[in-house]
Amino acid sequence: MGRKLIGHSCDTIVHWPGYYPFGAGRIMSSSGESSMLTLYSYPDLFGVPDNNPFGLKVYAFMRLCGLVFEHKHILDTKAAPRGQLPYLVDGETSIGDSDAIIDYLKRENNLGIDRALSTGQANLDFFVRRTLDDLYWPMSFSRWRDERFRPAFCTAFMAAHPEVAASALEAASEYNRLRYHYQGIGRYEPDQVYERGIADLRVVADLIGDSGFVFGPEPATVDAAIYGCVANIYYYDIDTPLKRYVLSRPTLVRHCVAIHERVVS
Ligand SMILES: N[C@@H](CCC(=O)N[C@@H](CS)C(=O)NCC(=O)O)C(=O)O
Repeated sequence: MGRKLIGHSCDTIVHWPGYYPFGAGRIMSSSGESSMLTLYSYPDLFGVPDNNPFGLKVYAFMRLCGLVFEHKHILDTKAAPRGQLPYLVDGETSIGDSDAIIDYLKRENNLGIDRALSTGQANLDFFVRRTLDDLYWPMSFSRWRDERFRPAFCTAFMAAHPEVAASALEAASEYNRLRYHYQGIGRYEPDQVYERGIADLRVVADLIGDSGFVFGPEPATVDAAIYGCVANIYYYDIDTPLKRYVLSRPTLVRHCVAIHERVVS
């Protein structure tokens, strides 16, 4: 998404009534007063609470950890640290970058979600998140740059968010075309772009077993990160090569549905 889009917001207070394994249902300041966390991220699409994998990762993490927060869906990135979504506001503190937000929340709330990880597992978590950062580009390219799929994405977006003008999506397409060029992915042939994305998905799929989550029977942060990307492919009614690959890997689908059921009420 580009910062030129017209901002809009659709707010939800997220409470977590049931599943609640990691403590910290709300935030308490040192004075004992609770403060409301606000997650600013892109709008939902196809029943996925954020159409961007980084925002969806944070959303899923916060739900898995039982945090209560306000979720504001925006398009305008001006107020964000470094001008990118997602970002989190906690009182006077504003934090940008999904991994920095997660680190902040873990530290401030003493969250135990990754506490049982060995050093090797923590390193693997890091590698997986970096792989998903790479997958972001082919996924985004399929939405904004590949003319076989861009119209379906824009049509779905406008149907879900009629307040967003077609001209704003055109502006975002152009903004993203430049981003892809300068990042480099925009200089590949489309088939090469998807080969790269599928290679990322393959190693992630190979990590997930037939039951449970990456590191055991309960999800860790790495599972939220995987969900952030895979849900943004799997639930989309757009027949991209990435979607076809996800459908060909039952472990990816099972994992995605399992996290979705835990974080989307
Ligand atoms: N490293 C960041 C990446 C976030 C990101 O790439 N956000 C993009 C999503 S399209 C964004 O807001 N871009 C707007 C811009 O660059 O102007 C994270 O993990 O949160």
